[in-house]
Amino acid sequence: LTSRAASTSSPKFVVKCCTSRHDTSREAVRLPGVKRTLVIVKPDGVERGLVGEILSRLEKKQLRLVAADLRTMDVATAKRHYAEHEGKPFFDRLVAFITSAPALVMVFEGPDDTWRVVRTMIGATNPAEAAPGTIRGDLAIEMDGNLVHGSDSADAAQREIAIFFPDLA
Ligand code: IDP
Ligand code: MG
Repeated sequence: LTSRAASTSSPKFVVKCCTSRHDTSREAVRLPGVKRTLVIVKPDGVERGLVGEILSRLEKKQLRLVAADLRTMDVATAKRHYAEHEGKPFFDRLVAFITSAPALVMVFEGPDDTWRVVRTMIGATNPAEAAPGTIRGDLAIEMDGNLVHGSDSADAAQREIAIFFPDLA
């Protein structure tokens, strides 16, 4: 890593890191959603102290952390992020939850379709049905506490990275 900046102004802790040891190709810059994906450790994961565990799983898989920001999301940003779910019965509760406390918003980088690798590692949306070995399957049990978000397509990855890390878009 060539640069790393951290600030600790309570109650917000921010780490932003945008370096690339291996992948400085033009393609990765043009198509960040393909090789990069957005991952959020939701407020329940931060509250339960599972940031290290979740990060560790992704890093051991050899996915690389490109950016990270511990932030309490505002409602407008949460609605933009979850726009596809607007109108669904759980939408208001989802937005209320994701904005209720700090979440760790991250970009991970890997091979093509990194979003797919991350989704496989996260497991099914309902933790009660998520396979053992997945993050949700091992660490969560209820839908309301499913710990983590991962972009569900290359397009979604690009769109979501642009919301939280416009500099990377
Ligand atoms: P995903 O997080 O696995 O991609 P989505 O279908 O995109 O799942 O839903 C986004 C989030 O909304 C879920 O992670 C979960 O927190 C919440 N959610 C989804 N479906 C339901 C539901 O049927 N009841 C309650 N919450 C839900
Ligand atoms: Mg989703």
